[in-house]
Amino acid sequence: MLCSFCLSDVRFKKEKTSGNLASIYLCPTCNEQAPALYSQDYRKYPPVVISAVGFRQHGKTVYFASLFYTLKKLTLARDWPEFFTMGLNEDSLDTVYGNARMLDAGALPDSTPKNFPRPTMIRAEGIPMQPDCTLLFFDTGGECFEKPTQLVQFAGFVRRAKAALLLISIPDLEDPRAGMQKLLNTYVVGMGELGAKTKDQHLIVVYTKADQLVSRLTGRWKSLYTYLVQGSVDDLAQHNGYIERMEDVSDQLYDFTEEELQAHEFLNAAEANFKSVNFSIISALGTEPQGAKLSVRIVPRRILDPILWIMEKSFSGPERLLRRWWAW
Ligand SMILES: Nc1nc2c(ncn2[C@@H]2O[C@H](COP(=O)(O)OP(=O)(O)OP(=O)(O)O)[C@@H](O)[C@H]2O)c(=O)[nH]1
Ligand SMILES: [Mg+2]
Ligand SMILES: [Zn+2]
Repeated sequence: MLCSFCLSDVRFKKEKTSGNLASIYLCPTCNEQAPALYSQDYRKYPPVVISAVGFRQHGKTVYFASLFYTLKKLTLARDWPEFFTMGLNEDSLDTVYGNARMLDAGALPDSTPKNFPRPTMIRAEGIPMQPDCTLLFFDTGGECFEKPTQLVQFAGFVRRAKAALLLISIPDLEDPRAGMQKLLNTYVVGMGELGAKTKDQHLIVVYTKADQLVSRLTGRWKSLYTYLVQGSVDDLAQHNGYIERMEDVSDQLYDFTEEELQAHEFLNAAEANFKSVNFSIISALGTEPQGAKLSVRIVPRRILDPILWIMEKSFSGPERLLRRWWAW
């Protein structure tokens, strides 16, 4: 089993401790206590590692916060009859509800400290066309992606992700071409140092803070703008053909990266180093905050797309069918 904290392949030690009525599950490598539901139902809800990679202030933490807000506050469960999510331990519950409350109150999270983070563990059941699974969210400070040595020290979780999530805020880069290539280069070198191969990984490039990109989404890129503004969660109620639309948008964003950003080197390096490369575009807030405060209620745009991409890439087609069938 994959330990949800240190991400080593382990067999949990089942121990009975005084004061605890039930057995607890300990990782022999990091000595953390795995959530009982995680280890007991491991086969039914296999882990999917979601690791946010990106420079400081590019929107990693706000993205996850907005996802948790969406899962708890919006009406997905009305439209997807079997859908629900569940935090698997106290930390995860605190993160999910705490973030939803914070965004509701118009506040934003602080910058994330540089450390090896503890995961937010969420059981996801009944996402249309996707197998049930445990999502393990890892988020650390963007400083860890400035240098390969930092990445190795604090962001080792990236090696276990089947799909890497590269979060890039174009408006925050002085020179997007150079900035994107630097992030990718650092990531590939860091993965090598960790003894992992990017060639075994899929790459999902996510353009964040899309609300600030609107002025560039005109003319040839107007359809991307339309996709974004129509991108409230309600659009996901009609999930037939949704993945095909995501693929279409990914192709358009590839062209955008090539023609508008002129990031040819980034594209060539991404294609040469990863199993596959896909793009999505999101706005976690939907509007520009006023400093550290939100002046209006958030309107997240397309924020489930990156998660759907990761799920698409984490399970093969037959595996997905088998798991759906098994779940019934
Ligand atoms: N306009 C706009 N601003 C955003 C959006 N998401 C985040 N921001 C802004 O970007 C800032 C940084 O976002 P974070 O998610 O904290 O960035 P981070 O990548 O986690 O940064 P570190 O933790 O320092 O690595 C926020 O405080 C917001 O001001 C968005 O969707 N739209
Ligand atoms: Mg952060
Ligand atoms: Zn462990």
